[in-house]
Amino acid sequence: MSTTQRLTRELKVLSSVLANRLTANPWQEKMDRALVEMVSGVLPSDPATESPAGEPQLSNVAETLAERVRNEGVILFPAAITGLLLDALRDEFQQMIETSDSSPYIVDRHDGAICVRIDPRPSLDKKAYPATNAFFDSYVFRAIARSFYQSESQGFNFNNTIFVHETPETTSPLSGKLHWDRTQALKFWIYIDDIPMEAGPMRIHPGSTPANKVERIDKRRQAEHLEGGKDNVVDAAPEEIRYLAGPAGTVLIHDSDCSHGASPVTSGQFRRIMRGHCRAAQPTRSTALQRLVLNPQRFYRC
Ligand SMILES: O=C(O)CCC(=O)C(=O)O
Ligand SMILES: [Fe+2]
Repeated sequence: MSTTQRLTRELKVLSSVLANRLTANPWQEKMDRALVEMVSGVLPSDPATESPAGEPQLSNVAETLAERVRNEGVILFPAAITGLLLDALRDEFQQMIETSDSSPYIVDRHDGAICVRIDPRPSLDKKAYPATNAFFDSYVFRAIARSFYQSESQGFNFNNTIFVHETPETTSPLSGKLHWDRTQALKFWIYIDDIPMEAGPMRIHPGSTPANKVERIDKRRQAEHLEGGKDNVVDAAPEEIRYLAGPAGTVLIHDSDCSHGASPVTSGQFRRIMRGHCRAAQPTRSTALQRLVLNPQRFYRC
C-alpha cells in the first residue's frame, strides 16, 4: 500500500469515527438488554452479589464468565439474540456481503468465502450498520473482556476488529486446521443463521488452553515469526473434539488459546457468522492524530 493510499484510508477511518461519535444508536439499549438477559442466568441467586433491585451485579457475572472461558475455552449461549434484533443483524450482514466489492473495509476471499474485516471497529459506519455496532460495542461484552484481561498491565483492545464471514460449500475452509492463534484473542461471535454440523461449525478441543498457552508463549520467545497453519497447528483425539453447532442468534465467547478450527461446509449450505476480537494492548505506535481521535475509549485499563 502506497503512502497516499495509506493516508487516504486513515483519513476515511478518522472521518467515520468522528461521524459515529455524533450518531445515537437506536439498537443499543435493546441489544444491551438482550445480552444482560443472556448472561443473567450464570450466577446462582445470592443476596451478597445482588443489586438493590435483586439482580446479579454485572461485575460478578462478568468475572464468573471470564473465569469460565479461561477454564473451558468457550461458552455457548444458544439462540441468545432473537426476533427483530437478529433480523436487523441479518439484514446488515447481507448488506455488508452484497456491497463487499466496493467496500471501504478490507475484504479477503478464499475458495468462494467472503470475509469483510472492519479494523478498527470505530470505523464501522454506524448509520448503515447500527445493530452490528450495538452488538460489538455492548457494555456487557466489555465487562467480560475487562475481567478476562484484568492482569494485563497495558489494558486491552475491545472488539477492535470485526469479521463478517460468509462461507459456502468447501472442504478446505479458512483456518480449518486445529490450532491456537499466534496472538491470543478473546472473541465474541454471533451466528447469523442456524449452524448445524453440515454448515461447518467451529470445532474445539476442551481442556487444551493451559498447554497451548505455555506453547504459544514459549514459541514466541524463541522465534520472531511464527507461520500460521504450521507452527501453531495441534493434534487431538477425534473423540475429544466438540463441534459448536447451534441455532441462529447463538452467541459464542472463545479464548483463542483453546485449540480450534473451522470444519467443512457441505453442499447447499452456507455458514454465516460475525465475530469481534479483543486483545491485550501492546505499547501503541499510533500517530498523535490517531491517539486524539481513536483513543479515549480504545484501550481499557483495569
Ligand atoms: O472459522 C472458524 O471456525 C475458525 C476461526 C478461527 O480460527 C478463529 O476465530 O481464530
Ligand atoms: Fe484461529
